[in-house]
Amino acid sequence: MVELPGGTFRMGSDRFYPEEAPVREVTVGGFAVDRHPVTVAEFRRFVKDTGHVTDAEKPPAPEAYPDADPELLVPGSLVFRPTSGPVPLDDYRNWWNWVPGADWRHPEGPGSTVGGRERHPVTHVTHGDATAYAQWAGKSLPSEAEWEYAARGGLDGATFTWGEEFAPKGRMMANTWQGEFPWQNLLLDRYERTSPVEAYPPNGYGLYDMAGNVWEWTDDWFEAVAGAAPCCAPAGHDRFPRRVMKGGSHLCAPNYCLRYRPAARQGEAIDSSTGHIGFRCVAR
Ligand SMILES: [Ca+2]
Repeated sequence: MVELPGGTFRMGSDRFYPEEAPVREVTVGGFAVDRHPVTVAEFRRFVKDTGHVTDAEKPPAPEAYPDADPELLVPGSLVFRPTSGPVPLDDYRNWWNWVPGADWRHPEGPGSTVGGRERHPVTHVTHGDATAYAQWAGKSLPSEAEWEYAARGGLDGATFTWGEEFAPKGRMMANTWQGEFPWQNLLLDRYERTSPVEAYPPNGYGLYDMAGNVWEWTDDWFEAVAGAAPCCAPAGHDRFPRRVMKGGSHLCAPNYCLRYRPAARQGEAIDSSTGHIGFRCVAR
């Protein structure tokens, strides 16, 4: 972990999406933060030690989904599939697929494995799974303010965790989506899905993957913001409250979701798991 002294910083942004505004001064106390998102290998140690079964590996409770066909209430998770061409961007079902058998060991569903991806961020974890891991590790999930303070790396008010330019001197600084989402992935950053942690330069605090790769859960509740439209995160359903997630992911593209920025935020239902959400921990 990296120890950070407390401090005051400008949180949020007025220049992008309504849910990030207004910019305000926020003070956080000192804390330590994981250098990179929790990896598959780290999560595997937790599961071996505790026998933890993730939410994606359990059938959803029928009482939570009274309108659902009971035969569809099987373990599974949401997997991204690129489309063959442009599609309307107002319906995430065009690219998010509920896949029975998808979970952290099978990120693209049955037949896929995490072999060779031990150093990638773990995915298909709900807020509850992340919390269980943090407790096992003697840590906590970050508050949104702690996460953003850490992500800024000391560059107060900057657009990106590394400065103002998306690709300084042509260098890719994070695993995002280049091209037209959700069908044309130019792979200028080399990775179609998740990437190994620490594949891109760290921020000013020595923290990796604070932008792109996977969204990261925080412990703050998310309240709907007037005029804000959810982006690449499945909107979830209204039965479950939402927590804030931060950082953007490998599915964030400028034509749809310019959210690989420290101010960016989305709300995600606490029972949701997907192939583009992970987490890291803090210690206070
Ligand atoms: Ca990419």
